[in-house]
Amino acid sequence: MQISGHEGSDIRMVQATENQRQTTRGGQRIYKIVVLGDGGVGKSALTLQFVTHSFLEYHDPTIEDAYQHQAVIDGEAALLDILDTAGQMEFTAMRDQYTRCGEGFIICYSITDRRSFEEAVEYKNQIERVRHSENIPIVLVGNKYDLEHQRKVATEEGQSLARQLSCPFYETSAALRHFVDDVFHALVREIRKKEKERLLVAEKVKKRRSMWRRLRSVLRFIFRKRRS
Ligand SMILES: Nc1nc2c(ncn2[C@@H]2O[C@H](COP(=O)(O)OP(=O)(O)O)[C@@H](O)[C@H]2O)c(=O)[nH]1
Ligand SMILES: [Mg+2]
Repeated sequence: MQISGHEGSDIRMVQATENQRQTTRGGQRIYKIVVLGDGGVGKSALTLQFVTHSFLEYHDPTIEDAYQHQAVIDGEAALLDILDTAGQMEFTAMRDQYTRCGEGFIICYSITDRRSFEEAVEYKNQIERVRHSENIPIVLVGNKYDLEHQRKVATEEGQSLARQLSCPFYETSAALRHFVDDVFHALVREIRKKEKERLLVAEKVKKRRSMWRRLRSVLRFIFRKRRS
């Protein structure tokens, strides 16, 4: 299946930075997802498996692309804008931009690459730095779990880091398409959950404000009566 270009196809390549602020298209909720992680961990393989159901042995490591994919998650339609990032962790204006605009992040390491695991926490720090918040939806992924004989990071270490980051965790195989959908679906669930939490807080603040306003007008009324 082709990923880019054709109108009418439900999978289209989209501009990485355009439309970042848009959250609905044609009345459908858009989820802006950014895939982060060191080079070679399988960010592109994971994204392409999710979007095209195919595994590419080679994908140009310098290419940074965005894909659009439609899915039904927990019975609710979702349009996923997925940015498959490339390059090093350097703090560029572009990185700053998509870290600011992404609603949810997949932080990916390879279970065969210890350094990529150690860097995972740096990606989380980068998000917190740019967003000034610890409450951003994240899913932690240890990819290439089919390469068990080359394993350098224990499953328990991944679980423990996920507890520290307060996020869901999956060991995946992009090669075998194991737990690929689960990762993206879990991230959409995280975004929805945090969105609901934010709405509830906003609702509470609104209620408290209106109660306070009513109380003030009652007090004003009483004082006026006493003066007259
Ligand atoms: N065995 C195995 N190889 C993988 C897996 N995911 C990616 N790869 C390979 O790892 C290399 C880097 O993958 P790529 O997706 O380009 O990494 P990226 O730089 O993070 O985008 C490629 O040769 C992929 O074929 C996986 O789950 N299992
Ligand atoms: Mg790539």
